[in-house]
Amino acid sequence: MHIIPFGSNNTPVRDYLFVKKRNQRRHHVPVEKYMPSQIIASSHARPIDKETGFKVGADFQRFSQKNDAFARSTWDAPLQGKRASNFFQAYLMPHAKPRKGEGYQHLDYALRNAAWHMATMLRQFAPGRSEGFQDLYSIHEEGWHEKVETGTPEETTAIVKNAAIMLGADLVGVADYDERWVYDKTFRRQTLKPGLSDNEPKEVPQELPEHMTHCIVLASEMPLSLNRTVPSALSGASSGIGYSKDASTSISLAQFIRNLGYEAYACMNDTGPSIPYAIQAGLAEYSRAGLAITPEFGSRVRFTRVFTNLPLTADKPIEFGVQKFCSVCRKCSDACPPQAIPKGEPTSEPISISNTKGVTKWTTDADKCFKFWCSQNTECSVCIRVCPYNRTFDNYFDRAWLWLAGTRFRRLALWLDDKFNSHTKKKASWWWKVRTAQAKRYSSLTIGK
Ligand code: B12
Ligand code: SF4
Ligand code: SF4
Repeated sequence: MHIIPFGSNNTPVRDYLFVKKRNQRRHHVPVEKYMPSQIIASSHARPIDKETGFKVGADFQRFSQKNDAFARSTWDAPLQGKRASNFFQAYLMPHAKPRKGEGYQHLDYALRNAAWHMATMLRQFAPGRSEGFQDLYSIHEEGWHEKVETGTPEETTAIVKNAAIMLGADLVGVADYDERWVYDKTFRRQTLKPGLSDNEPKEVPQELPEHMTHCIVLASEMPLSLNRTVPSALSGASSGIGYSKDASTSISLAQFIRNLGYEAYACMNDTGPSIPYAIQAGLAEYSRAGLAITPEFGSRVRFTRVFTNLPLTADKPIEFGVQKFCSVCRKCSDACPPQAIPKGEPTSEPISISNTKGVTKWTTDADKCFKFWCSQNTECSVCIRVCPYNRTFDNYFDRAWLWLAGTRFRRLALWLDDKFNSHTKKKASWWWKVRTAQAKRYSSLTIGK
């Protein structure tokens, strides 16, 4: 669909606004234009940083997974405890502890846990591993015995993107392999003795072979209607749907590449931070909320990745005004229940051991965020719900808003968002009622997602 109502120039932003073809080649705008500070020369800087605006200083250290909030909840006193173990257990129905409160009742946990079910089952595929969360997926059949000719890297990239969309991805982009965004060491929770606070965290060597050349980043949209009920156990179903879909898509895409005789490793939350790869792959821009915002779904997406040695061409990073918009907007930091999102400028100071050293960025307080989750016995994503980019972009108003937000009239866009787009919480009972109300015929076309 090519509808171009604004101006006459063929600008990149217009591509996101009016062209709905997902795998269409994206245009590139150099990021130096909008990054306020200079890129610091450091031995950890890479040429791609000029395009993404990343500032990676001399004190940068690759992150070790034992220090992320989930891993720490198994070995580090400030995040350990009964509440944390109850929180994880609640994803298995017998331990769900439904309560009377709106959004935390039996039906809500039943749907949330069902949504997570496929990702949870695949996680347990190989004994002693936690695949998709701490370990790479190993659920693969033998591929083809020799490398198959698939054309030039450009042609092969188009083939792979087409396959990714067909296998379930909502967005796909390709980045060159970058060892900075691969965990130095990974973590294996299963080796810890449960209930002991003085356990040494068990770091395990990174499994991903170093000779990978590319990272294919896939994104799955999380349903808007569920996200509107955040915070609630019901809204956790939107993450579960994203995870279960991501697991299936990435494993299938890795198998496709293996069937062409190349190496491919599907991973989800394991292996390394997804966000810098998503940005380098041209899918998104970084935001104050510490999340990657896409022009198609805002931050309401989950990412998964496939590392491969198949010759591909990397996409270019994109710019559609998010960082400048975040500099005038504080909706996420104002709404975050435990005040975990910064209100100030990006900084290279980590808040705790759960943050990477040496990267200048907005950083979320992982301890505050995770403790809030434990206190309400389910995950949260208020920061996604309240974000002005949390739209469907399937109508003229949203697309016009996206265009405006990327211009110097961003304050007007913020005002319009306040005025016309209600990101207020909807009750879980609203969600159940609307969607179970006598639809004559149940289809995603009639009741939407
Ligand atoms: C651990 C984790 C958490 C922890 C906190 C992170 C931590 N520091 O421990 C907790 C449990 C609190 C959490 C919360 C949430 N998470 Co989380 N989380 C992860 C996970 C599994 C690991 C990230 C990690 O290694 N962090 C440790 C270090 C690297 O943290 P950090 O230095 O503070 O860096 C953060 C960001 O600055 C960015 N980042 C990392 N390196 C670099 C480098 C540069 C240059 C830049 C610009 C950014 C950047 O990514 C990190 C995200 O934690 C990722 C999956 C993955 N493998 O990436 C999902 C992930 C980041 N989470 C995600 C989401 C959606 C959420 C929540 C909304 C919860 C929900 N309902 O889904 C909240 C949002 C909180 C927030 N506003 O940041 C999505 C983000 C999608 C997106 N659109 O960007 C991811 C990618 C999972 C996924 N499958 O898609 N999360
Ligand atoms: S997930 Fe909730 S608690 Fe965590 S940063 Fe977002 S709004 Fe705050
Ligand atoms: S709520 Fe505002 S400040 Fe926060 S990520 Fe969204 S646009 Fe940026």
